[in-house]
Amino acid sequence: MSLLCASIPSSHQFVVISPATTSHNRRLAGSYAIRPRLRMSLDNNNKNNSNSNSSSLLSAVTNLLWGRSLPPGLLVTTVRTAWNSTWQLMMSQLAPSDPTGGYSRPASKFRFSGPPPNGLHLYVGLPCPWAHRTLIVRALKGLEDAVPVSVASPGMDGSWEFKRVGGVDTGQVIGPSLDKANGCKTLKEVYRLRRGGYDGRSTVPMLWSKESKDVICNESYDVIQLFNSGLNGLARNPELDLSPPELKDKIEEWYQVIYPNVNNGVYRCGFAQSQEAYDRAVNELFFTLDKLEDHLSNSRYLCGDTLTLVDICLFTTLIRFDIAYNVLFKCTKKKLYEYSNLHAYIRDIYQIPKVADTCNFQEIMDGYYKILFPLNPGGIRPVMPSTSEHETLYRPHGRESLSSKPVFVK
Ligand SMILES: N[C@@H](CCC(=O)N[C@@H](CS)C(=O)NCC(=O)O)C(=O)O
Repeated sequence: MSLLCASIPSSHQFVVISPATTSHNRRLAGSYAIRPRLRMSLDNNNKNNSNSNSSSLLSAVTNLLWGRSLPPGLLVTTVRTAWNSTWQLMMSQLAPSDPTGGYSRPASKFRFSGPPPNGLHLYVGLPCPWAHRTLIVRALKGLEDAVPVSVASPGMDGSWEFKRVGGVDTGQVIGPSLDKANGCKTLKEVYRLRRGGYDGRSTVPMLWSKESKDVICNESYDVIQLFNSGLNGLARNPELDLSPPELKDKIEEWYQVIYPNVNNGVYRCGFAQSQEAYDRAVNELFFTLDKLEDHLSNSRYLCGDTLTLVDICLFTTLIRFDIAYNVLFKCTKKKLYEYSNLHAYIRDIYQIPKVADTCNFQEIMDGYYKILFPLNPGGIRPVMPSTSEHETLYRPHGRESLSSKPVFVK
């Protein structure tokens, strides 16, 4: 059994087979015997003890095999070999890739079409940029009462769970909540409740119909389009159109640029499984950011002086850039803060009423650094960059002069 094994059932006892000798220099030469005194219970449910358990286990094994310390060369070579194969295995299962090691995102299973059903309920997770899009459009359109939300938190295995009471939705930064529609403990359970069941990827955002007890959609781009124009009878801001007919082609054109290179581009950097795939992704990402920086020097939003859905899609990736992607996904060529127009652009959108309340930076940082185990095995969360703090994002952006159309939000 590998010491790197991530989840060992709590009922299992770990039996250490140790060399009969503990002498420093008689490393692997000794015969092995089971030492009952060294039975250790690895209770992964006991979070307080799991770190100390595994490090004391490691120390005990090291001590028995090599004396007080493992020779550094051997330590590095052994762990590197074990870790590389474990990492490849984890990544191949968690982040599907093409033959060159490039991340290939699975297509969303439930796409929306047809008239919207009644009794809609939205499931989101706050670290997720795709879910964040839906929260912003819902807030701007004033759909909070018409489409209630349940906010899942990432569990230690990376799947979504409902474990916290709370989840304030208006007037304060939104937080994790319990499942308010179905009372489930996990999002997987909710997906399974649908007519016909479901055992595939349980992703957020997910739009559920309480009336038909079914998953209506789990593709963010469809959900934001529905929220923008499909529920105007229920919206407090029906007149706000984030996809006006005259801009639809431009919105689509920009989306074809930002989706592969920026929205999914940061994931293509972070989940690349070869140097070649990473190089390609990171070059395309920064080439596109340079292009956006230039474009936004004389255009308030992507499609001119009107905020549109494609700005929301760009915003939810850029707001996570310096706090997560720059560090964890190795998007290191520049920080977003170094792009003066892009940084002013995100400040501009952040300052639109109700947008800041959808940005929970603590949840975002925990979600990325603590949960994406294969990218950050130690789970240490870096400090929040001051350039991404609320106070900085509230500094004047100076972009009013580029447009005459304020965004009205009731
Ligand atoms: N194309 C989807 C992507 C959604 C997605 O990948 N969500 C991630 C969180 S950022 C998720 O829920 N992953 C859980 C899983 O894959 O099991 C969309 O835009 O809605």
